[in-house]
Amino acid sequence: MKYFLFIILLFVSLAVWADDEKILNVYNWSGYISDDVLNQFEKETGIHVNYTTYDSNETMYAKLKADPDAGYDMVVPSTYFIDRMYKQGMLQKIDRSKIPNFKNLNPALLNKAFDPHNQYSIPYFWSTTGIVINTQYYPAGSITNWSDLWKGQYKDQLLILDDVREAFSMALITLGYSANDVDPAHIKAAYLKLRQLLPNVRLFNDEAAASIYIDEDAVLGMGWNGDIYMANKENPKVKFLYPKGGYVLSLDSMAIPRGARHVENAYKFINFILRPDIAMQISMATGYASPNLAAQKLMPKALAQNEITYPDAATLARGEVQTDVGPAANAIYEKYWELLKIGA
Ligand code: SPD
Repeated sequence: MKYFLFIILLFVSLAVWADDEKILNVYNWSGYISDDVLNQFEKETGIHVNYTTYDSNETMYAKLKADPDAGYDMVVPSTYFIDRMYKQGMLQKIDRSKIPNFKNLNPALLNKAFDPHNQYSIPYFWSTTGIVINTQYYPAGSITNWSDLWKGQYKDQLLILDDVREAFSMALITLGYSANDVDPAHIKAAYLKLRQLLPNVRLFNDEAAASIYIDEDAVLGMGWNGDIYMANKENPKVKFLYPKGGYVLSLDSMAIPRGARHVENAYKFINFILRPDIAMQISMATGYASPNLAAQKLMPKALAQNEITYPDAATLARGEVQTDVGPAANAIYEKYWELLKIGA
């Protein structure tokens, strides 16, 4: 009995010690924060942030699935991974009382189907996927739709995002299907369509897309709006456009993994990110759209009215929010994605 009590006390004190530890392990999308903001958090709280990045939901998910105790205290999955992860017990329920700045969020982006009461996820940024064109090489207006990228004249020109759902969404939309299609015949048709695109593909990439476009190592293709907003600042000929026939939108949200060991510090970080001044800073530093209404009011017009980051209502209406397609369809997407990547 004494031994049993000792073990319990040991576990309790280890848990308390872990939460007292002035450490926070954040695993986030690349290009989603600035050093200034991380430094400010560390200065204000004395908590040291170990910050690592990923470039696809699949990478983040695979890492946490393989090792739930990997030590991450906060991750930022997209819409379609939030429900998959909490249904698989990979996320902790969020205690809203520890996040007073939750009130700053835009109600239009809360209580969505992937997490109806925001019990597991707190919006961080929303993003869109569109066409990237360097107008030094191709006149603005020469491309208006995803389907244009299939034209023979663009042989070996395109950068395609190295992200299964993003690449398939482009083909599905071109074929007139939903970007969240679960019909195996439609997914196969999208794979065959993407195979036809391969001669035009110069490279698949996501983590370095902005610098590849800035350096003009690719001058046409697809990209995420914030990355291209930043690329356009460096190289004004790099333009982002919203395809006429539709495109996808994603909401990336903060979540606490089941194996987090510094949960109190994660709450402090989430609340800090939701502060209007901080939410405005990260949006300005990255070009991604803030779900924080209070932050939007503080933003300079150059960002708040920028149509790459904040498309107008008519453009927004053409967007389709990415959702989880479920395990059966996911397996089909993954199978065809692997075949595509080996050129089969
Ligand atoms: N530089 C990373 C940008 C991430 C944008 N959101 C991801 C959406 C995935 N569908």
